[in-house]
This record gives sequence, structure tokens and C-alpha cells, in this order.
Amino acid sequence: MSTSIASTSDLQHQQERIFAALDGFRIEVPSWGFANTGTRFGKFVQAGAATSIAEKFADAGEVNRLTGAAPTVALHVLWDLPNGTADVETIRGLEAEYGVKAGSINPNLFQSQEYKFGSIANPDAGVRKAALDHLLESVEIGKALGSRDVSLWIADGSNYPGSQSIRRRIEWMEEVLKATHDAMNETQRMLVEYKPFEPAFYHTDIADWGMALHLARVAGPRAKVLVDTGHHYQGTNIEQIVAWLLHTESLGGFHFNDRKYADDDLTLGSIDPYQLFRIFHEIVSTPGETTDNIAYMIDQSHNLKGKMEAMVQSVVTAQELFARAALVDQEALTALQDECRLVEAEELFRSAFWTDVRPMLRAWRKARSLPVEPLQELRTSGYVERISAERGARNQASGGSYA
Ligand code: AOS
Ligand code: ZN
Ligand code: ZN
Ligand code: ZN
Repeated sequence: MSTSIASTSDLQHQQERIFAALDGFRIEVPSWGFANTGTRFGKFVQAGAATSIAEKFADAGEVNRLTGAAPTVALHVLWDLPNGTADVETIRGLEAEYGVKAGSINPNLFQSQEYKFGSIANPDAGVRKAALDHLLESVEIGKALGSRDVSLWIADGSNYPGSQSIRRRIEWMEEVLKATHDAMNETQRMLVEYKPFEPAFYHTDIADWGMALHLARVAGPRAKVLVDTGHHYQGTNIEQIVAWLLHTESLGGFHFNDRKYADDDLTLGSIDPYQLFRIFHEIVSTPGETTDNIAYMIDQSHNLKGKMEAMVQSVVTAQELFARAALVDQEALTALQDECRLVEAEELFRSAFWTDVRPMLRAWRKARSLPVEPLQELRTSGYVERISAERGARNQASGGSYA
């Protein structure tokens, strides 16, 4: 009689793999993911949204308490350290208070009026200098906080053909990024994020991974590419890009989110969990690759879902998909690929994806003294009710603006 039930030793083996994978898996939450955000049509204010950097740290600390997998929080210089390096002491205090550390430092080169025609690619040398100064201050903030990554998203671009010189703007970006890299210390990295459209709708100065990779190389050896999963055209094979970046040792990290149409910033894995599984598989199948050099970060914007629930759900989903990718038997898969046993290879791959790893995640959490059901624990803890009561009036009064 044949059986489809895995043997005890298979299960033990699976559990070992999953525990090892989860022990090494960390994902960073964005400070802006706890504040009120919206679309260009408006904002819906959430009573419990964070209204200050202290509240963002409190929320990030709670997500880490619930999941044990989110020990760092990405900071946005303009929103979280409006006084630049002068705010570093405040951040240090919050790190100590809430048990989570500052993660990537995100300069803001898109909100000031002077960046109307671009920041580091602006034809005006004075504006480029202002952008460089902000980048240099971000590097100093990173140094002072002992944070590894300065993470750049450049919103520059143009809306009409002929209205800007694409080529000269490349040269201007090279200059600024190189100067920024020169200012970093040996432990710092620069991450260069790409995006094909929005806010510019004719050309974006760093539109795809080729452009990001070139700029990273010109900038210097510690500049790497950041892949935001929402920043591709429909149908782009993102895991193939990841494979190439791994091959060229230029993958710096990710902004995870999911999308149906454009840069929708929905919860990771909510629309196409198989895609994230495939991305993780490229990483775990690369010999010698550890996740130490890859910054896994969440970059999402939840307008309707509760901020805290969305973040906990995202961390847990990322863990589930990473664990499933770790289940792929690489040796067996390689053998099948080499023999071109196509369907068997595909089935082996798919079987890992379809494995329900949730019972093993519960076992792992139990073994690590973490809440076994993080979302459930969030609900019963009363945390959301408490922050809603504390922050509700402030959120109502501010109309949901960033703090
Ligand atoms: C914008 O589309 C990018 O995804 C940015 O990485 C990110 O949303 C931004 O830096 C947050 O301010
Ligand atoms: Zn992003
Ligand atoms: Zn984006
Ligand atoms: Zn996005």
C-alpha cells in the first residue's frame, strides 16, 4: 500500500530545516507603516496610528515582541529625524525603551519643493548640492546609530519626452552617489532602489535593476541594489532579477509588498504568495548564501487594514514563505534539473510551496518562548484598543498627517 503521509524521520528533517531557517530570518518594519497614510485621493485616519516617532517605536517593539523576527525599524530622515543628527539621541533613547533598533536610514529626496525637477538628477547644481548634503547627513545619522544601510529611493524623472536630458542626468546622479559612498565608513552600505514609474510618468532616472546596478557600481563597492517587489512591470520575472543580483554579488535587500496593478503596497504575499516563495528560493538555493547580507524589509501602506494587524500578518507571512522555500530539497532538485525531468522537478518545487508549515511555525514559536499565535495574541493583548484610546483624539485633530 502506498502512502502519502511523510514518515517520522521526514517530518523531523523538515522541522530541523524550518527551525534553522526561522532562527536566521529577520525582517525590518518601516516606521512609516505605523503612521496614517493614504492615496492621492485622501487619507482615512486610524485611531491607533502612530503620531510620533516614540509611538512608531512602541508599535515596532510590540510587533517584535509578538513575532521575535522584527528587531529593527526603518527610519525616514525627514519624518523621524526632522533635525537630522541632532535627533540621534532621541532615537537611542527609544531603542533602549522599546527593545528594537534603528534599521535602514531612508533619506527623503522627494518632498521638498526644490525637488520639483529632481534631486540628485536636477539640472540645477545648487539643488543637487542640497540633495547631496541631505544624503551626507543621512550617512552621518547611520554612523551615529550604528545602522548598516542607507537606503535610497530616488523619485527623480520627467513627464514629457524631450523635456529633460536623460543622459546628462545619469552623469549628475553618478557624481552625487559616488560622493555619498565616499563619505560612508567601512561598515555602511548604500542601497539603490529602482522603480519604473511614479511619481514621474515619462522617464524615471533609476527605472530598473540594470540602471540601479550601474549606479551602485559607479558609487563604490558597498553600494548594492534594492529590489522593491512592487516596482516592476506586470509579468516581470522578479526571481530572475534576484538570481542575477545574487550571481553578481550586488543584491542588497528588498522592500516587500504585494500588488495587483501598480505599486499598490499591499500586504506581502496577499496576492501572489508563490512569487515571494520563488524569490526566497533563489536566495536559499544559492550555495553559501546567508541572509546576513540581504536586508529583508517591509515597505507597505495599509489604508484600510489596521496598522498593527497588517504588520504582524506581514511578518508571519514572510516567515511562512521563507520556511516553505527552505523545504525545497536542493540536492534532489538539482539532480532532476540536470536530467531534465521537468515535471518531477516542478512537482518537487511545488510540493514545498504547498506544504502547510503553520504547525511547524507554531512549534518553533513555542520552542523559542514566543506567542504561538501572534495575531491572536495581538487581539487578546488589548494593545490596539489601548493605543486607539491614547492616540485617537490626536489622530482626529491632525487629519492623519505624518509626525
Ligand atoms: C516608493 O515607491 C518606494 O517604494 C520607497 O521605498 C518607499 O515607499 C519610501 O522610501 C517611503 O518613503
Ligand atoms: Zn520601496
Ligand atoms: Zn514603492
Ligand atoms: Zn510599493
